[in-house]
Amino acid sequence: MLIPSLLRRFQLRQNGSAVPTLQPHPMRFLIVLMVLLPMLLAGCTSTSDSNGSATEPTGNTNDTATIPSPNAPEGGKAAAPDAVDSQPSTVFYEIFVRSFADSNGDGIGDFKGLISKLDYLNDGNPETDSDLGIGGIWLMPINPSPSYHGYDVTNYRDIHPDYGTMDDFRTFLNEAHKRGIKVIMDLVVNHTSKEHPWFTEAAADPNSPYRDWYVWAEEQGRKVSGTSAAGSGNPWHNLNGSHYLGIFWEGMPDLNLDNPEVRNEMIKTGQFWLEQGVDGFRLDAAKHIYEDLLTDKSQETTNKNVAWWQEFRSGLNEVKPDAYLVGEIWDPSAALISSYLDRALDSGFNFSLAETILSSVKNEKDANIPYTLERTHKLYSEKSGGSFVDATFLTNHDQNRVMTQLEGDVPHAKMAASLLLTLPGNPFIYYGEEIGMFGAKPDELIREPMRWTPDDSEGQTTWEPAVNNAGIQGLSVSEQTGDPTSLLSHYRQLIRMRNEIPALKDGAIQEYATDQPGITAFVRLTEEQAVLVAHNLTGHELTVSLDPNQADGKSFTKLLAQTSEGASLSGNTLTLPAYSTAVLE
Ligand SMILES: [Ca+2]
Ligand SMILES: [Ca+2]
Ligand SMILES: [Ca+2]
Repeated sequence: MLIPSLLRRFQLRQNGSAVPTLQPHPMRFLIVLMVLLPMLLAGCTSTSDSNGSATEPTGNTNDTATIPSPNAPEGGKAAAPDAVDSQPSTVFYEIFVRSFADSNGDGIGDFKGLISKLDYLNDGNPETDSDLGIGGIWLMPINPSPSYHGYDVTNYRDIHPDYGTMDDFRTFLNEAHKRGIKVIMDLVVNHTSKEHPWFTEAAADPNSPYRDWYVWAEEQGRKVSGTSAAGSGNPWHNLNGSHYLGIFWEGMPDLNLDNPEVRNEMIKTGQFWLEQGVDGFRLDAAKHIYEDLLTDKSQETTNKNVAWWQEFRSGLNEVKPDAYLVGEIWDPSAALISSYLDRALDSGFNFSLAETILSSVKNEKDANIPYTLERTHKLYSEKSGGSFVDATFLTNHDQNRVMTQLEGDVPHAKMAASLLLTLPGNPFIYYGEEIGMFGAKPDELIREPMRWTPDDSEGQTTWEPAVNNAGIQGLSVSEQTGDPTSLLSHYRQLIRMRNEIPALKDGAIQEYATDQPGITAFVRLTEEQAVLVAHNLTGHELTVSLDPNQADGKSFTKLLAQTSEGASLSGNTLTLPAYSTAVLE
């Protein structure tokens, strides 16, 4: 475990602070651990998916808190009102294989290249701290596809030839697992490629057995009208006088999940990948499987979607009951997301929280995130029987990159990472975010080649020019690796801190109000440990009085860790340097 290595590396000073002793790595200077932790890991359940809204922190959550909770999943536990709903979490890393690392010089990222970079993500050795320390990878689509991004699949049971072979993929899985890294992959159930053999057969012959695998307006009694809820306008596409549904794009015909053969095929596909060793799935467009177009939030439609994901989950359970399922339910409504957590998904991505974190660090103002999360997680806990985990992130492959949204402000990017990596849930880092890559839409430009070195060596991909990220001094892994002030070093510190403090990794959240609008503070707690996390979002030193009446009277008397030297605790007075985070126990 990690604690023995900490014991060797840190020596307690008389005043309770600690200094690195053995060959201090530069990054060590910034995390000052002051008290070693009891090795107490809670193996309990979880809190989860939430929506933090900066302006209406109570909005969706309170609206829905009165909804009677459904039956808890078999084996799940109903959350008692005041129980600590802790849960194990893992830091995930989202990878676009095409842009990550190339092994054979064709400029396209591939699995052999990815394997060569695994040690960058986690070398599997807790004694070293030169790696990022993540514990999970989300692979964007890896199946054969005519598009560069792969979200239009032509074969659900194979690997894109650009990325390698099935053997390469299995080798990658083994190498990841050896390092303690779980791997989940994108699974696109809503639609196929227009070039998928199922669709080409269905399109060529109205009597094809595959005809009913898609949605044809005239044949299924649907009106050729309405607007796509996915934002692409007219969802109906003319083909030889018939109209098929494609809510994202005419090149992506929606599958007809009313057809049991389609549902069975998708369950078998999920089982197939689990049998290869995959640990779970990121489920694309999870709320669009069934939809009545622009009004797709009707309870009836949501119920149909949830019933499908419950069927899918139940099918996967036959192969791997602990498969992790995280859904793209791109919606601000906590009530909507919570529906999917009932015996179906483990997580829904928390899009609202991502927005709130970025606006909070940009404005250098507290945005009531802990208040919102505490209440939202209670709702999710009720809906899921306590068996879920939030899925948090700053941006993903569909959004302008963090550094672009923050206009290149490195301290703000560091604070965004600090918030993300101290909150509950599985945090997902989008590749390149940790070195501050830039990118604004169109989509290709938010998915640019990962920058390994300034001179395009060591596996650099070149499938598209790095318009936003080439030729910028300091914008590469190699340049930031040895620099203790770099964004990359900051990510490494934060992830290490999270991995080493049980309450930070696995705890629930409890709000903690202060009288400083520039400070976001909250308690993270398991049954065994409670820590107070305080973030100074501003560019100047702030002092805050800790109120002994907060957090059910818990007292925090020891400075456990900090991201910048200079934090101090004197009695109830906590002083935080500019743009810094402290963890108290
Ligand atoms: Ca290649
Ligand atoms: Ca390591
Ligand atoms: Ca659909």
